[in-house]
Amino acid sequence: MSMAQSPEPLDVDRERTRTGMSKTALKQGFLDNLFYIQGRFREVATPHDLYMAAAYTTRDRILERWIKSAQRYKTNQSRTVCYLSAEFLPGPHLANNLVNLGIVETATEAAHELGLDFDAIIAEEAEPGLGNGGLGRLAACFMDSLSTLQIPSIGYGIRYEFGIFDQTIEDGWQVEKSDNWLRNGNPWEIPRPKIRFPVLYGGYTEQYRDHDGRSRTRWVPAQIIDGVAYDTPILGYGVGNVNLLRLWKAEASESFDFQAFNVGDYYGAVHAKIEAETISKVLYPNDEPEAGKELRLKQQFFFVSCSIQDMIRLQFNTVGPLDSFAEKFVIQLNDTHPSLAIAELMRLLMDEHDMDWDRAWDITHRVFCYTNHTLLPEALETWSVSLFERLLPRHLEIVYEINRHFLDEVRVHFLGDEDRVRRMSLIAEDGERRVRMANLAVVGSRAVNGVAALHSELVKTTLFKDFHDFWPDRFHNVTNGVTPRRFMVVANPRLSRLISETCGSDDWIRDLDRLRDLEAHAMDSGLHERWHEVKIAAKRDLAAWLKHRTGVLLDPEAIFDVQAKRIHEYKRQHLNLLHIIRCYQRLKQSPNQDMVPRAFIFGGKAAPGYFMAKLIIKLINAVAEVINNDPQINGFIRVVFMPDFNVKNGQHLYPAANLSEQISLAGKEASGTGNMKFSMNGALTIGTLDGANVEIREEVGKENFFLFGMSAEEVSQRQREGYHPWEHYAKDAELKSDIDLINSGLFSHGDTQLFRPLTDRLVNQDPFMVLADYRAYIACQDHVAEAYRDHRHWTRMSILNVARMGKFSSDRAIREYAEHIWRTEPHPIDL
Ligand code: HBZ
Repeated sequence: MSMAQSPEPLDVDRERTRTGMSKTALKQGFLDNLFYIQGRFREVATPHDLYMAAAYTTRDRILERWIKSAQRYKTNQSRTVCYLSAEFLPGPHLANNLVNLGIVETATEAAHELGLDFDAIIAEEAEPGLGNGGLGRLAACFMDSLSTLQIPSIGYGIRYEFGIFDQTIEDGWQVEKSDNWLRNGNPWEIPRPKIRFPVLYGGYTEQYRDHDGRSRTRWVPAQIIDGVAYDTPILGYGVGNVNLLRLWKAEASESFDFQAFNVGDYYGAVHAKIEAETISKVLYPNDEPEAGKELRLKQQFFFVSCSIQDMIRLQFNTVGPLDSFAEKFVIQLNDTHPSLAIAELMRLLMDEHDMDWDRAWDITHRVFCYTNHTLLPEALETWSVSLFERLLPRHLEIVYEINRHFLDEVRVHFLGDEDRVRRMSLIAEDGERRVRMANLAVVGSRAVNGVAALHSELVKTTLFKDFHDFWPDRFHNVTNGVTPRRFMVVANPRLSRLISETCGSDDWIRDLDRLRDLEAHAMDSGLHERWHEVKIAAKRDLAAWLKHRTGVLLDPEAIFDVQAKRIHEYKRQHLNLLHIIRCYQRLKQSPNQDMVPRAFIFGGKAAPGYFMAKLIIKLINAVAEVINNDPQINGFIRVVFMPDFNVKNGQHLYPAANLSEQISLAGKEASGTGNMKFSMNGALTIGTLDGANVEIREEVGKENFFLFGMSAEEVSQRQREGYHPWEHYAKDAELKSDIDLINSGLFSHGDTQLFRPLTDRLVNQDPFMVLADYRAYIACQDHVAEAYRDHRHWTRMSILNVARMGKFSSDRAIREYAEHIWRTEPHPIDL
């Protein structure tokens, strides 16, 4: 609501009392929940009790809207978006729900009057870490925007009992601790024990004749387990719409496994129960496919099968016959992880609901859409035919049949091009036969999209070139976005207030293009001063947080130079490290030089089995130890690794950054979304022309972006010509001396071998061309330092970055999906 149009305070008060949103109602609700749910009174309540009471008080206020939405959606004719994702990373719910309900201030005052520390209560919440990184977080941003844009939708996924591991740093190394996020209860979810579906595995198929004499297939499984729904409400910002995040928990199916009990095998029956529950036990902590892990394939089929059965149930409950399924639903596949849904829908329509192949396929290929998130060949999911067949014998038959129909079409279209047929097949036949999940997803979907303009082009011209030749209209781009509710309003209330005051309204929160209104004030020295104060305050907060957790003290006046994302060689944290070592050597050589102070801040998890990524973390900490303790450096540069980077901790980072490191090798990062989060909070970007960086630079203006490095085209040209990293090492004396310093043992207490695997890989292979971009990166960092000296100019650039971030709201992305891909309409629920 714009501030100018706010109703009279008295009206607001009356309205808030009626809806339970008044301060008095919140206080009463809080005390009631503390008493009746936690069984505590104020004097003996633990911080966790207080958090639970606050969460239930907030949830109570969402429930009415939730019921209303569910009732309205039940009767509506508009299409429902089903977002299938193996991962969701929503972040803590409490603060976000208060923002979306519009009661942050009232709740803060209510807490204050009860003598409570509200920030401490909010900090109590455990993070639901049900994802690895960008892909899972994107799903959460999209859920927020779907609700805010009032589009009926359900997010379907897995209720992992253990999410992504908690990261601690011991002796500089990453140590993984299990993430028992449900230990103290989860006030946001509502179990739905009656919404339960059987999921079948293994066994064999057989032919039989139905009563009409038609030949049919029956799947006789070896194992059946149940999926039970757990629902979390996802409230839109400032609207009545509440959508559903429906996560499935695996349970033993009494009817099946407990047959063993009847013949006296009690131990066997209990064992079967434990095995069933393993399926939703833990998230695979790898941001690449798990090669050959049977449990992972079981997880994928588990949530996909429950979700499709749930949609069919909803179809029968609302519109009726399955013929209109593709009118009622659209299913978005978040990467290939849920692409078994294509075969599962075919199976259910044919084997359970009597449809013939053509009718079933017509529905199936009109209902699915697929988003690709990577071009890296090692990240493309395939499953060996033998494992697939053992676990899902009926689905393998269906995949073969889809393939047969599809390849017939390809052969007719490209006469005699058997090479192309081989490349496009759903089955890879070179070596061990494998099912190509990406090909299945493309063939089974009516729309395929990449996640940034450059990435979508590369999808068409490289990864799926053959498919694009065949079906050019199937391919789209939807550049990613992030929700300004979480990443501005929740994470950075100071900046949000300043923006609203400057623009005269908080309309920008639902319409991020309105940030453009800031441009008119970009030269205003009053705003400059306040902008600077807001940034410094966030830097002080972060410095205190890091001091408390790591012992490293940062100077709030220094450039806060931040790289926070999964640790991966293609993201090139080691390029950042080489620059740090360069700064260090320069300072050692001329201690009196006038260098701009910098705080280098890293955050991110490494996949537990990814040795090189773990070695990079160790090197960051090793370099930090030497630099931070070198009296000659005297705090001029500091290096710190933030442990356990996740949504919650990230919220401390984005507001405090001056410089955002987006330095992946061009052509490798599909989009990136951290780049958007930093920029929205007034950090300037140092980056390559990769992923969404390209579009960020277009929007903010090239004069407000620090660009360096090879373009994607230059990268592939260099690779075609033959890339020899050792030539850079031999020719560039500074580069050589930086790498040699790592090998000298300075950062490893004299051990000259510890970091050898990393430095050898750089000098001899360097698959992500760190050495080729080194010189350009150092030069660009020197520009950054010079630019930072001119505070006025820097602040102006920072304001313009924020002002021009409208495009990167996930609201824009969801509008594009709704209009061009899903063809769905908003369905407002009045407040
Ligand atoms: O998806 C990321 C991309 O790397 C990033 O560029 C993009 O911005 C983001 C959203 O589109 N991809 C991932 O985060 N991928 C995974 O986390 C992943 C997890 C399990 C897998 C494979 C990939 O089996």
